[in-house]
Amino acid sequence: MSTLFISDIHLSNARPDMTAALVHFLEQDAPGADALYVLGDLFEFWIGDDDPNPLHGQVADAFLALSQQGVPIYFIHGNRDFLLGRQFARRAGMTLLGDPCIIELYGERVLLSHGDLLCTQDVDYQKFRRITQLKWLRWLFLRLPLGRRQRIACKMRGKSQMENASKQQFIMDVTPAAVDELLRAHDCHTLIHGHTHRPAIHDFKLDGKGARRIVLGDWFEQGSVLICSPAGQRLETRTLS
Ligand SMILES: [Mn+2]
Repeated sequence: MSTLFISDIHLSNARPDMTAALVHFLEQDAPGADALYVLGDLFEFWIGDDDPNPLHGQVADAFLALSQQGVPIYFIHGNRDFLLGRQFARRAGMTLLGDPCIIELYGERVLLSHGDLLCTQDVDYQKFRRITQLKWLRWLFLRLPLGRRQRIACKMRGKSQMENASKQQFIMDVTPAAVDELLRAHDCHTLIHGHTHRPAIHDFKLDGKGARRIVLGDWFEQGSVLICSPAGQRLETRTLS
């Protein structure tokens, strides 16, 4: 009896080793799980479900095979793949969830999020995030020719890499007050998120009661998986093949 959580795999054509590790995980580790949750940034970038990149088909097939074995798969968008749509989700056998989202995990209310909305000290990023959330802008972007979307995405990734290189580390982590506020607002004491690439289990007090924030790791050097069971939660790593 276990539920699996992964995030920040950042799949791209440049890293076939990461794709292989994920496919191996979906084929070998995940069958038999009660559910699999992907908490965002599965892909390094996403410019529309109509992108013919063969990597997308390969990843969709691996997820679909798992879902056909009876494992429900849920997906929360990350800041890289926020445009991933219903068409891909259907192809991959995934159910799209909102961010944040409350689930019932072995009798406990648990809050799930990608985590970027908690990095409130990164004011420039939050401004950018608000723009990317605009429905009409997404609608317009997805109607641009594919080549144009590719060029825009490439430019934006270059810009964000340059900006992030000059940001102080604490700015790119979650703000503790924002975590407290989010947990309080949803009447939860456990939060699972990704985005910061700082895998850890943080125990703290929230309004006098024990609270826990579990951070998933990325898949750049090794895989990172959170395994939850009625007995507890543990973070594990997986080697890249
Ligand atoms: Mn992210």
